[in-house]
Amino acid sequence: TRSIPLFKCRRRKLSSCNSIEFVETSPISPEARVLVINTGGTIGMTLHDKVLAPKANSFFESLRKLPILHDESYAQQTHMYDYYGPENFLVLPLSKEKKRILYSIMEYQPLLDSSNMTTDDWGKIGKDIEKNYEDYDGFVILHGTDTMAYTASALSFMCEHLGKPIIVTGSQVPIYEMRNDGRDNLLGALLIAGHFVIPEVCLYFYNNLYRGNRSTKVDAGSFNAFSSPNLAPLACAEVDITINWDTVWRANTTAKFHVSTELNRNVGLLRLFPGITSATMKAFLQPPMEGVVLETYGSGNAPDNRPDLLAELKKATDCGVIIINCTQCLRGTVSASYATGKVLMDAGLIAGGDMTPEAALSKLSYVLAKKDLTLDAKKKMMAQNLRGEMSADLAGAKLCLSDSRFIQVIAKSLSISCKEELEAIRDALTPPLACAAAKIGDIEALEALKEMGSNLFLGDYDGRTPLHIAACEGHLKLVKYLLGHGATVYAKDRYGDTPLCNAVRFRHKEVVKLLRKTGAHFSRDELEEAGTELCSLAASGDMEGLEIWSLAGADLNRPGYDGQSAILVAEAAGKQEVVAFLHQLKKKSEGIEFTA
Ligand code: ASN
Repeated sequence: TRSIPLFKCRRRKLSSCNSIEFVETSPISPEARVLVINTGGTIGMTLHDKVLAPKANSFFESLRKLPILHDESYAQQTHMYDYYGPENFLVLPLSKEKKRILYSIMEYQPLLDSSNMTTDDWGKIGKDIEKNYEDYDGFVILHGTDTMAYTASALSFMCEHLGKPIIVTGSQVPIYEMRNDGRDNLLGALLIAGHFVIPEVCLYFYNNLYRGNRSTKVDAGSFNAFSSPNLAPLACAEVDITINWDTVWRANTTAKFHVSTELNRNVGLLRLFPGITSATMKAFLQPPMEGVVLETYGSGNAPDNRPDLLAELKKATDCGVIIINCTQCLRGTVSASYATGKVLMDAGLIAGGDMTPEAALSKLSYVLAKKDLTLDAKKKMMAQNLRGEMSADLAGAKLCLSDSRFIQVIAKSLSISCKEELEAIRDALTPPLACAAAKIGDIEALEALKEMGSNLFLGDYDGRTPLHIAACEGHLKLVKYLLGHGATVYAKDRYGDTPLCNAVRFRHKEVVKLLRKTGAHFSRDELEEAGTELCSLAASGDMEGLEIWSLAGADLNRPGYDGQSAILVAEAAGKQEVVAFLHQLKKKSEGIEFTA
């Protein structure tokens, strides 16, 4: 077997001619790349005629001058500018975890106050993430705070089968001012996006990482401007950044990332108030309205002594308008505990659980745009939890940690009984056990570990996850199982290797295919370096190796270190069989389309 080339200690220098020059650098720390999309908002605003407005073309240069957001000496030492060009990347100082976050900034024109955002702008952000998805480990969206919760909610639905972090952030005070919250918010978002594979659209503000579709703006004048009333933060950035992995949403599909930019604009929010007339209700529900979020009282209640109002609601739902019942309360859920709530069910409304109005509205917009679904299917989708936007009713569904015999025995021998200590033991013990189960292809053991409440996506002391191990061993069924239970194809071990690297190295064709179908890919650097590997495989007539690299997404035309492609090398070596095989592979790879 052949190893994946070790490229991490050198960069290829940009050159005007075709000659390729490698620049040796001192051993560099692992790097992650983050794309920052600057859409506007206060974070980049300055005062014009005594009011704040966005300032174009100055953000990148301003950050370059801030040592906490850019390490110029590292950029020089590693020839970063030769490689990426001077205008493209900045680099954070070395993190506590000994990692470098390289980030580039895409600035929108015009920059917007988020009050001016439209659904088209959400679509543009989604498309830009999709276009750049494979080149970055994570994404940070700079955005105004006023409609940030709407954008974060909308993106959470639009991004289907997301496997990487997308973090929306901004600030209350411009980054150019002496006292501001922009620097901390941007730095925190970059660090989290570069260090952790949190496959969610999140919102980062004032040291907290929230699930985007659970957040809402609660304060116009505080740095602590956001809240996630019905779900604890996904992470808190205090002395350490602590990720609440039990809360992080896990993908459970084997489909590739896709952004669905179709959104239905015939949706609206209506807040119930005492004395609302049926004329107001009727006017609001008129065509072309197709979906409404009705903000009701308390646990989803409305007057049950107003047949005129209820008749208007019933008329609309009978005509196919989807109406979601959400509470006006900041915290809590819609439940059918009062007569005043039941009348709304009878009028055909769908209970919105503990969804925020922002999440419910953008979910409606997303679901209603699905042209191939029937009205019933759309209603069903609205009542379902799609991206962690509403709490599932877990009553009795989850096995309690203390039910597990295994943990009990260990806890007993250590005289431990409190929940926190039990959880700490579980979290320390289960990742290596899950890796051991993955090694021997034991799905039942993994199933048992999962029932204890352990996360099958966590890595061992070397950051190797069960998916890495299963990929090395070629356990296809187990790989499928893990992907269906929250494992991420983007996990990197301490050597920077992903499960795809492992499957290629140990030549497990079917596993490579499945991982690719789920969105796994080599980085741009790795694919560039693959040219040399392909040439040496061609020279030695190793057709199996060539095939596996092709399946893994390597471009068979990519030249090796001396500018020659694998086909040229095979021709020069007189290996006609390999030449024919490469032509055949090329044709096949051009025809391959991974369907979601
Ligand atoms: N009006 C600003 C915006 O939403 C508020 C902010 O970003 N703090 O763009």
